[in-house]
Amino acid sequence: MQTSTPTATASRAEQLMQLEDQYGAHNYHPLPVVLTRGEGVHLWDVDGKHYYDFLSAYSAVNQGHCHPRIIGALTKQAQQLTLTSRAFFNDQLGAAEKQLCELFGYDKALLMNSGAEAVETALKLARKWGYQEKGIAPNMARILVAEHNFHGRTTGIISFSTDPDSTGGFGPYMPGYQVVPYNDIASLEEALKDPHVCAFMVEPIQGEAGVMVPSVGYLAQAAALCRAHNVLFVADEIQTGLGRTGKLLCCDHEAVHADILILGKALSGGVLPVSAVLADDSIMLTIQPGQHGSTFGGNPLACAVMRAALDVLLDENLTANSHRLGEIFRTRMRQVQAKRPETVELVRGKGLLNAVIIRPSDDGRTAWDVCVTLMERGVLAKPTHGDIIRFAPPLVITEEQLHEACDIIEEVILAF
Ligand code: IF1
Repeated sequence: MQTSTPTATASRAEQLMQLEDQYGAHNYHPLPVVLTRGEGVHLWDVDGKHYYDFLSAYSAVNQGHCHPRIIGALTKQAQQLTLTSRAFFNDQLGAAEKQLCELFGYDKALLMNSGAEAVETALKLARKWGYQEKGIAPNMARILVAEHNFHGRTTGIISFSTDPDSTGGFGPYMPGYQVVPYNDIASLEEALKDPHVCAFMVEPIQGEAGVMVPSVGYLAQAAALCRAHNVLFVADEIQTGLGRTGKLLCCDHEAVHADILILGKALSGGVLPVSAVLADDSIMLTIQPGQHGSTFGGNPLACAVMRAALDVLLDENLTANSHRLGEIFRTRMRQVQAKRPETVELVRGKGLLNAVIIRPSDDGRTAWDVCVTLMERGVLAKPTHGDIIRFAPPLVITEEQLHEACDIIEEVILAF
């Protein structure tokens, strides 16, 4: 069935949107902007219009679009060797694994591609450890997850989602999971009493749920309770990691060292999919040869890109920039809130992972309408769950660029 066909009078942008509408699955509802070039915090659409990127591809582009050092590593390795499979060794993987282990303080790394694949890998590791090390009876392992979690879109992962959009209509579901309220130590402690529990997996800040920042101490108390109950603390830092919240890892805000650490997105600077699971030998070596894998996992091209992306993160002090500019951003947004409390309900976040909660207007306009107007004014951001606008620019943004974008955001909200 033809949904729409390109018409001669339509602009190039409209033609391109029509192509996606006609030939692409309708699993997204994008803002009506057609991007063609990115550099740092800058994006341009097919009509040459400039935008500040305040989504960073959901925190995959922390290092800025098309960072020259990362693109340089990509193009150099791409002309030498891109993929061997893990049937053989290659000259990029070991050094990349070493860099990850030394930077984050673990014995070993397991490289995958998408974030969801890394999450699935972590869940398999936790279960294996539960059977082999904790002595849980076969197929009885249970994993605790937080309400309003987002960990990916596979049938296994959406089995423990509490979001009807993520999980509805995709059953039957994978058993062995229990949902506990987020940021609720008492509920977690109660659930940890079940001897079949092998792990608690949690986002240190819940991104998709709307940048839900837990109470100070929650992560540290949760990790301590897990340790006391011989349960693995698994941190999904795919979105919050790599400088995004003003620390190298979001868990660093509370000096929590997860038993299993999951990374993705900005691990490649947004150049290609790279994800990783880090753990010590007692956990990682529960998986033996032939028990897990991936065609592209740990490929030489991904390793070269990842190493450059990590170098950029550290050499350009992006974590410190994220912390400093995040403070400035929240201060500016709270000034807007003070001027327009009827529109701005709340400002929250850490580092350059922030959210502004928008109260619908009397005539029914919502955060989506704010984002459309922001787009027209040259700032790209996306609403989540109706009233929450997530603002997450690349961590390379300068103070001057941040103020320029905040000026636009302020004008749009004050005129809302
Ligand atoms: C979409 C959300 C963000 C993640 C965390 C694992 C994954 C993600 C904490 C899986 C991925 C992406 C997926 C993308 C939009 C985006 C997203 F809105 F879906 F929830 F960022 F908040 N853990 N998040 O945030 O990683 O397999 O995608 O590489 O599915 O719409 P992935």
